[in-house]
Amino acid sequence: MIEKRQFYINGAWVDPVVANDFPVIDPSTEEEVAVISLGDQADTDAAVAAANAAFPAWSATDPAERVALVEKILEVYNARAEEMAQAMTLEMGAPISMSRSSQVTSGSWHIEGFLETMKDFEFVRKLNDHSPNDRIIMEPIGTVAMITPWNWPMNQVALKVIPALLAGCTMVLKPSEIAPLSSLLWTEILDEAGVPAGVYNMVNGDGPGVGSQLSAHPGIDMVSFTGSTRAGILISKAAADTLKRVSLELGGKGANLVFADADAKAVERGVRHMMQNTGQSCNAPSRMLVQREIYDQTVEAARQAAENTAVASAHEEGRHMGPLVSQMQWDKVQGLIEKGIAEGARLVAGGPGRPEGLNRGYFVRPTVFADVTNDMTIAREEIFGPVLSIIPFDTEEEAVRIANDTVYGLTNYAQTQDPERQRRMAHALKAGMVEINGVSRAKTSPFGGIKQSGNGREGGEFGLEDYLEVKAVGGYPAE
Ligand code: TXE
Repeated sequence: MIEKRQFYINGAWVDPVVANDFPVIDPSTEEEVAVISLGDQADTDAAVAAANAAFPAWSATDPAERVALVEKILEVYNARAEEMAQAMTLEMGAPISMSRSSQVTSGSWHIEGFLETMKDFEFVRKLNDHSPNDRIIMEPIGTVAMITPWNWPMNQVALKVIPALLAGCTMVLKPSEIAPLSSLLWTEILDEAGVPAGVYNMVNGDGPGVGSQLSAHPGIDMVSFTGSTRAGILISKAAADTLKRVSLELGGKGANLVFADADAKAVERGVRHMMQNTGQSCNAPSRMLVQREIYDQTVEAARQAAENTAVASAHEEGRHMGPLVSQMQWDKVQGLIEKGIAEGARLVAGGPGRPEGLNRGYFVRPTVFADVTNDMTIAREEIFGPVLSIIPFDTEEEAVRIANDTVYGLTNYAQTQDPERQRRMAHALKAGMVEINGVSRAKTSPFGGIKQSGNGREGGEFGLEDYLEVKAVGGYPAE
């Protein structure tokens, strides 16, 4: 049993002011494997005070010094990659091979991306060539609260902590209470890399506790949040009285438009992407929109791909799907599968209950529904489980209309070999991101959504600018 009750405040591990134990459950076995403590207002206040006190000195450092620290963090992170993979497998149930190949590397990928961005990032810029005395100075916002979820723990933590450090901000991280072990290790990594006292602080806690205390705190200048739309709304409300900046990366209901001229691998790729991380990704392509001419064969190919998806313990090596993160998510996913059946969708693979032979652990069956209409609950709500909804369409216009008919706008996908249509889809699909034919975006490409999927952008230059204020200066001495 791992005991990790301490928080990291002002460069030291400290006990919580009041002990409040909280169990960490291994999703593969349902066993309690660790205990942490949830923080309270006094812990939040101490962390915010430390970050505020560290801000003047840290924000005045040369960017090269901050780059050197992040390079060191990357070195230590890579050296401790195996520990990190084990921590994530234990806390959120990503299969160990996938933890190593995707969960851990998503963190290092973003660190590398930000280091690349810093190479030609200008903190002091000319406004334009016609105004010799105008300058734009990009200045760190101040102290940032970061509230992160459990589904891609290091991806999300790196996307926030690294640009904030590089921008010259100080910060308090509150990771998901369900998956805190990777963030505790991340904190050890930052400590080992030599982050100055107070610049980075970490307090464990739940949403209604430390999460909302940080959101409302007058000492916090910005909240960066990734998680549910529900919590995003609560955070925005809690932040409103102090008018702090709120950056939100929320849920999604991605459409994957499969046209009759899609490549031969498109359907299998779409199903695999849907089932990755047991469907627990905000950019999951959960609605597969299929052109009528290829509808029957696509449903059959999707059924086969789902049935070929093995399910097993996260601790076993190999390419299989692990459990969902928690009992709560298991109940939610089961409820939505039942609802799909009740509302008349055609179940072609998987369904309610557990896969055969897996009686303990939050395992679910890779599930495919066909003949889904876009007004059904399974097409409207983010399921956050391995459940694919297939919806037929006749024309391109109809496909775009269905894809855009959602409160979300995170990532949409298009599968077509026609370059003209690829271009049309890139423009017509309403989302923060569009990916065509399975080609993923670059390291420094901005990640984020529109509508109820959020507002900020993470990664690369846009992600760095999220942590900077724009100061416009006139009368700056000309060079
Ligand atoms: O997330 P929450 P949950 C979606 C997905 C999933 C659903 C529920 O649909 O089924 O959310 O997951 C903190 N003030 N996503 O309940 O509650 C919380 O402590 C401040 C989408 O686990 O959003 C944790 O640190 N903070 C998603 C973080 O928010 C609050 C990733 C995420 O928890 C808070 C995860 C409050 N009032 C789930 N309430 C994505 N976009 O990738 C909670 N938190």
